[in-house]
Amino acid sequence: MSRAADLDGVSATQADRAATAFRHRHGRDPHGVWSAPGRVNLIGEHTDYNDGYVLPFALPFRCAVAAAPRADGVLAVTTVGDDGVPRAAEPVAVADLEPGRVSGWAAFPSGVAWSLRGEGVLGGANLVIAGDVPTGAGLSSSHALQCAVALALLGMADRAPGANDGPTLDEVARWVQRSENDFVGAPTGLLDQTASLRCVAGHALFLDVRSGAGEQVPFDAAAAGLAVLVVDTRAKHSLADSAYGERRAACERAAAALGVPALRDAALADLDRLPDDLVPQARHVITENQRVLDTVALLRAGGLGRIGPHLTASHTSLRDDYRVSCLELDVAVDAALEAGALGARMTGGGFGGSAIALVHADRVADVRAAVRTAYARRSLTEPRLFTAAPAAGAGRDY
Ligand code: GAF
Repeated sequence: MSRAADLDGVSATQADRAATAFRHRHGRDPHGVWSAPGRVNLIGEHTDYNDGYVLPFALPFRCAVAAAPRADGVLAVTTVGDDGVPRAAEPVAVADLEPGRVSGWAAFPSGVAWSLRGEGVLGGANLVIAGDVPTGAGLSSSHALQCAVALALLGMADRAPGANDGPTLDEVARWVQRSENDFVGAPTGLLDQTASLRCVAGHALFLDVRSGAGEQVPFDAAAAGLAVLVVDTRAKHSLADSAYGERRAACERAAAALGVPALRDAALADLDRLPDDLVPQARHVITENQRVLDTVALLRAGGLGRIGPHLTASHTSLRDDYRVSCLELDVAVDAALEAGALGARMTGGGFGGSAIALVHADRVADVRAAVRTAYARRSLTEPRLFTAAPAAGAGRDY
């Protein structure tokens, strides 16, 4: 077995954990191990399903899937928790998979098998999953899982992306999105799958969601004397799922009212043609797309240290116009800014999850302490904080 040269220590550990657990469970080596990362989105929030722009980078946390084909057409999935204890889902024939047939965590890998069945990937498989992407933190742990499963099933069917007859990564992202939308039942866009599949180490991915065109923009905060601090608020409000669908529907209504395919095609001058209740949502999407373009322009010009105001303006817009922030996110952002962060914002869907702050490297400890203190003062659950630099995207480990 050879190991991909670009894997860092963290990912190799998850790949090794998955492979070891596979041997314990199935008594033989896996056919292969594939893994995919979680992400943070630097800027470009709630723009993906409006055909707009996003700028994520991959986190150094991954979900790994050790896999081998089965001749009987059955999908058997086992996950290894942090405690090392394996949990097996009820095996199910791939041919019998339908939306509603599988619930809980197993719906994520099963939905991918269901989606790929529609692309002619029909075989059964034993899958053993291990990962360290924080769950429930808005950092795309479920998409990391889905993308790793997709690559494993495609790889075993000799249809790895980039190989002869293999799909493009964008096609894989859309197949994973179909699994999420139609099998799991979450109406999400393409940001998270595409980030997990297409990001590369040392870069943020500037993605035009409409065209699929992507640019790998160098993002080396450390070289600029800076760091990206991630604050996992450990909050997830019950509104998260329903509000996401409501916001998405409002955007579609706004685009229809303006007679454009998506809010990507709208401008601020169009707002006065909208009913009052749709104006704030549309304004967020229009201004957020522009903030992504402005941020990318700064990064291309070596201005990483000057993107902070765009990050903070994004948060303000998400809080006041799009209304997807919450107390925990606002406290994290405000405390980080008061302690000297150059910019800070919620990242991901909102209503909990994580915030990011761009911080001078020598102020990271102060900002961490300020966020912790602000949380303690309000008796909020203690947040988890870590710094993150862009890591590798999804791929085959062994
Ligand atoms: C969630 C969704 F999954 C993404 O598609 C995206 O809409 C994001 O929220 C908000 O930008 O992560």
